[in-house]
Amino acid sequence: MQDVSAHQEASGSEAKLEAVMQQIADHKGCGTHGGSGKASCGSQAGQGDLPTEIWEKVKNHPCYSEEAHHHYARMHVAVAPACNIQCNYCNRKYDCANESRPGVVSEKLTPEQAAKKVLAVASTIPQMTVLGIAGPGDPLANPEKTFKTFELISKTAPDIKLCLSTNGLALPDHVDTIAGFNVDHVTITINMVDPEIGAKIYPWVFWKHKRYTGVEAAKLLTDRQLQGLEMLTERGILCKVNSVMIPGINDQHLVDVNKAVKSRGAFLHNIMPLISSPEHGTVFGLTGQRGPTAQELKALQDSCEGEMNMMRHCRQCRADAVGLLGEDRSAEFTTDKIMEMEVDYDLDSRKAYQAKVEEERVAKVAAKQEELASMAGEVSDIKLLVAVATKGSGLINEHFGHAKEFQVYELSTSGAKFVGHRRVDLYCQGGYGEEDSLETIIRAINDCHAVFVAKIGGCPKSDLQKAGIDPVDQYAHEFIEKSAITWFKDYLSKVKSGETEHVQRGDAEIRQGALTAAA
Ligand code: CLF
Ligand code: SF4
Repeated sequence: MQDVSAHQEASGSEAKLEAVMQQIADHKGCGTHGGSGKASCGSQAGQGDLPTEIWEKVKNHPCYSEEAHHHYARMHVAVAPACNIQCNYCNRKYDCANESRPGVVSEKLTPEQAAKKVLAVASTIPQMTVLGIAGPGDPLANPEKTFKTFELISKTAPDIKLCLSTNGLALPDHVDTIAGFNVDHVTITINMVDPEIGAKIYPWVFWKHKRYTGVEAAKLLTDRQLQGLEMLTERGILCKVNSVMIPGINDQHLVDVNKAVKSRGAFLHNIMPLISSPEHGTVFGLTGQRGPTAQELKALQDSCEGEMNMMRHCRQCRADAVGLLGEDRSAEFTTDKIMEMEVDYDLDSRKAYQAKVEEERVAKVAAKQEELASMAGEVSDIKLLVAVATKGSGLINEHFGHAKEFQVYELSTSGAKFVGHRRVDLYCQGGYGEEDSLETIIRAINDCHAVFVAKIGGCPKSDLQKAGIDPVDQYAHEFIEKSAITWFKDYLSKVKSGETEHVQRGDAEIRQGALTAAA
């Protein structure tokens, strides 16, 4: 009964939904410059063609804007332990794998501890703009704890955006409460819209005191997910859809999922790789179900990009993640530490800091545009990938040996486009280079022609060169995109003169292990 009335309500406000969807459809990607399709959202600092109300919501959300993720941080509080479904890529010993890497365990908090933690982090990290609840189970299978946390935080830290990630089963029951707390961003994990495929991913769901299995369970889940998505978008709440790419099960089907969620007003689609190491003890891990390679993942993301904004900078965070997406500062904010911390939540100094960040963003975009203009008239079909070591702010500012991940940009005569990232084992361990790590790093960026770093030692430099990857340290502490375009212009001229022969690179590996604070 409840479902039927919710559907009726949805159709009654069809005009409003259509208006929101039209705005999203009209928006040709936040950062495209006359390019085709839709780029990773928000890849320029300016508002571009985004309607003002959407721009205000995404401009400092590190997940909803690729460009913002270089500058702004998020934090999660692990207040939601229970879950109402079972995914074959999940082991309940760990955090919810819909927004976390399997194998990561977070420290669970009460709503009161969570509120204290948010103030402690906000007073230490002024660029922390978003508080998300993403587990360790499903936030909406724990509605009291989730909403109590939102209530406390909206009173004590009103400038922080509230964000939520759910499997969607309970979503239609909570949409009004979500809207009531001014939650502007909701993520739903949707891995299928075909229950036959869903039955291969979900062994059961638990709804209204009853356990459902097989196709019946998957049908219930997909209906509730899509209903929840429609209800959110008709209320103007920005929705991101996460999908786990499982080769041989839903990889091709995710194109249909992309169309289904776009037609219901989703703003952003985040296709993530399945991580299925046997040691995580998940069904897929134990049955040998593999995850996608880097090229398979990129090809699927590229094929969906013409339809809607694609997120490519997701880090599959832990349920207690803190910091920029590419860093993990959760170890600085354990319960013991935050209880002892002096909290000085100063809204004015947070605003002043963020105003500086905005100046930095504008300078970065101006530098990129200027460099891009100097490439006008250049004609070439060459497209290639480069890896970048960065600590944030859009700069090449990380030492090769200290990089825990590399960001990957695709270079062409259209410019430099962020297309992903690769987690790696740290090369420099206790002051020494680790040969085993170097091999895994080379495998992780094997599809790249060059790696941009702030500094690199002689040994890894020569091994990278032998592997056909050019180590580039001449742009240390300069802007990433501007430097990459400069390097690419030089590369094209060397290819034209015959000094360099352009060759295609091979595939690369996506690391399967979990990233922990110490890794
Ligand atoms: Fe957290 Fe998720 Fe909100 Fe972001 S994460 S609840 S939307 S604030 Fe972001 Fe992390 Fe990827 Fe999630 S990088 S796992 S997409
Ligand atoms: Fe695990 Fe998250 Fe799936 Fe629940 S929704 S089974 S916690 S991955």
